[in-house]
Amino acid sequence: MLTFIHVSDLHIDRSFQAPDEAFETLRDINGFVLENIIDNAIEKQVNFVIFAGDTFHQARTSIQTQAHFIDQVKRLEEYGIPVILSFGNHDYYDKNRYWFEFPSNVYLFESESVDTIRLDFEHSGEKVAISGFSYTHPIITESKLPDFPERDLASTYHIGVYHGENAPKGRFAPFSLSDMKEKGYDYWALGHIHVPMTLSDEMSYIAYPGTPQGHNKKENQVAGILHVTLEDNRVKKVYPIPVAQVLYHHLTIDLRESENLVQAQKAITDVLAAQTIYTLSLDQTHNLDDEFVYSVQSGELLDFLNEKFWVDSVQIIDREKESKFNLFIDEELVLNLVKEEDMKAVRNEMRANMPSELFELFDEDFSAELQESIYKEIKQEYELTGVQYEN
Ligand SMILES: [Mn+2]
Repeated sequence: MLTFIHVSDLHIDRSFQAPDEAFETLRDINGFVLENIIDNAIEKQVNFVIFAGDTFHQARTSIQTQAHFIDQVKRLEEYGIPVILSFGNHDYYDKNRYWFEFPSNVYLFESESVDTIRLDFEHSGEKVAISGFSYTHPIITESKLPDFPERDLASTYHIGVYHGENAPKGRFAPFSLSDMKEKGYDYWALGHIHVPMTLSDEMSYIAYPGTPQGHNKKENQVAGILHVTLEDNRVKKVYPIPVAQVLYHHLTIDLRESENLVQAQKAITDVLAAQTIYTLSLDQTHNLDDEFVYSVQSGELLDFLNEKFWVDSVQIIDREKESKFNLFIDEELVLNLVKEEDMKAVRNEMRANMPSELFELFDEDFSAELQESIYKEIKQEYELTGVQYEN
């Protein structure tokens, strides 16, 4: 029996879509996810680990990120666990960009030609052939399947590593599923698609683990890394191990039971959890008044929630943005704020930075129009008190 871990699309160095309050914590999260993966490989005593591309978000990986990755795979070297590393369209391989040697347990697919790595496991007498390639450019328009060798009959298991898309045409090594199955391999360790997906659980097991750590609100379906067991000449078991440190969650909160702000505040904060970046929708808000609507639409509620939780956005979904906020200021004051002299200053500044041929477009009329449109904008958004603006 042999076991291995299949990882893809880690995108280390990719930034997170998140509220400012989360940035400090999120900075190191990608590194923790990698450490979590290595911990799992050691704990589960797997026989090898496959990285099926886009381990790094960029082809030019920072020195710190390289050093951290090398440190982590060295931990596997101590346990004699081989690492098979293939590069995808994001982290396409250029040897000259690496500041460190990979340790002896790391097997690289270094080029776009298909190569086969052979691992012999003396404890069980099993042999594994692993065929794959790396991107050395961001785009590969042809299927790489014709270059993959026939199933190696001298090996107990044959695994394919393939970063690409299951499509008739495309820019990321497009392949056909039937061609892939025809190779007769036991397992295909796919990469590229961020949503976890099993394309075949027949004799050839073909799967995308998906990204183990989402980086934006679209990546809210995360499974983790795949733990695969090979036994009796076939894939016996495949299951995901979650390793994400932060989750994205779109949540709709029903507020029909909330009759005042106190109840609404409790209903919202009670369902929020830590280590989750939320996109919140508030529904059935009919029992709540303008004060509630103002607090949501002005961003005040969002700021409050972000003192304790991570909320990317919050919106009311069951009513139009109908009510205007009362500014309790005089209309005349607003008019003074957008004074004619200021408009002239704006106009002069704009003219200073443009070719003289355009000067005549930015004349006195332009200033007046600008002033009026700013005023109208404010009138549309807010309820003002005091004198009426006649014009
Ligand atoms: Mn990719």
